[in-house]
Amino acid sequence: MSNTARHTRIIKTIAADMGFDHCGIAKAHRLEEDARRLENWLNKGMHGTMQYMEDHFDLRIDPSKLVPGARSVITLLFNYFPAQQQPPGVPKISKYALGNDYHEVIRTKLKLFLQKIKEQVGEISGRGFVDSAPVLERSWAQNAGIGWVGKNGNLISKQGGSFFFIATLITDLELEYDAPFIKDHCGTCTKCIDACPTEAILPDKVVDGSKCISYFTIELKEALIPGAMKGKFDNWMFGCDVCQDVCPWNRFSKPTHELNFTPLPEVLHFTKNDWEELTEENFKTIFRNSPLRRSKYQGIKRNLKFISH
Ligand code: B12
Ligand code: SF4
Ligand code: SF4
Repeated sequence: MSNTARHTRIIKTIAADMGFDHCGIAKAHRLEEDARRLENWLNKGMHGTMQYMEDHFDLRIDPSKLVPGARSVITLLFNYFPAQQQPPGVPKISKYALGNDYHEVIRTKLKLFLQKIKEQVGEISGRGFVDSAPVLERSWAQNAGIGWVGKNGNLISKQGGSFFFIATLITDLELEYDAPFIKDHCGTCTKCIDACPTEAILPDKVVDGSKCISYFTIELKEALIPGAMKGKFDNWMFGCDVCQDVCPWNRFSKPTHELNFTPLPEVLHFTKNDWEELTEENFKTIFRNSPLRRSKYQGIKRNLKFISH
């Protein structure tokens, strides 16, 4: 067996042993076609006030700018589908945010992943990323053969749907590459487009970020949500799962085994009244490890007011 094949096998075994649900590998290259899509998206202002999406365009489309000499982009998926759901009627929180913050959890796993690779393969250069870095994570997952980009913009895997986080490890190690995922299994379905409460899903798999409930409730830092959105949030207080909940590929989602993603009791059961009565001090204590921290106390209160009145 060649060294490349041996290293590839080692990496895929480590990923599986560590509980990652998929591991695919793509040859590092400039993402030319994706660069055009991204440029178009930015030119149309679909990032709204997410200024960070304008930054580091060159890094975002070229992995060798993030890791000099980059040869491979390893993509890992991590299932977050929760075993318990919120009861009906309470202010809704996106499934990814019911437990501990995935940024911390996955970053720790990525560090260990790289360390384990080095132990078996030798000294390599590598950097792990999850969400916040300038990496087109969905594009790399598709390039690594893991799944396709659905009409709702999410990366969907045939085996597990889309309730997955995506993480990438860019390395200078040469590996065997998976074939890109070419097929598109959305077919004639338009369930996500029809169900999106704010009509943020446009043709050709373009999601207008600046119209998405997830953007308004998590990313928008302004004190007010535009009045034009009034009555459209369908009780979503933090994030939105509508376009994934209706997707037929998510019918077979299985609960995650990661204890860190077990829903916090408060996140699951808080009623509108509990949220209204929550003090800033209690917010900071209860949600110290939760993704809800991103919106801050004022953000959560703003969202609550917006969906209540
Ligand atoms: C900015 C951002 C947002 C913004 C903007 C969303 C958007 N459409 O870009 C907002 C705040 C609205 C958002 C919302 C959500 N997000 Co978000 N977000 C990101 C972030 C940081 C960057 C995405 C980006 O580059 N957008 C720019 C656009 C142009 O890129 P794109 O939509 O990814 O599309 C690229 C490729 O998919 C490809 N592509 C798209 N269509 C097609 C079609 C063809 C034919 C081809 C070849 C290629 C292609 O080209 C594009 C690149 O130019 C990523 C993390 C990361 N670093 O990648 C997470 C990320 C995409 N988000 C994620 C999640 C979970 C969500 C939410 C589900 C959270 C929630 N429940 O509230 C929603 C889903 C909304 C939706 N339907 O897309 C996950 C997605 C996991 C998955 N299975 O796909 C990511 C990857 C974070 C992570 N590490 O897990 N998000
Ligand atoms: S997350 Fe909600 S608002 Fe955003 S595109 Fe999907 S359905 Fe529409
Ligand atoms: S709901 Fe239908 S169109 Fe939308 S992503 Fe899922 S399969 Fe594709």
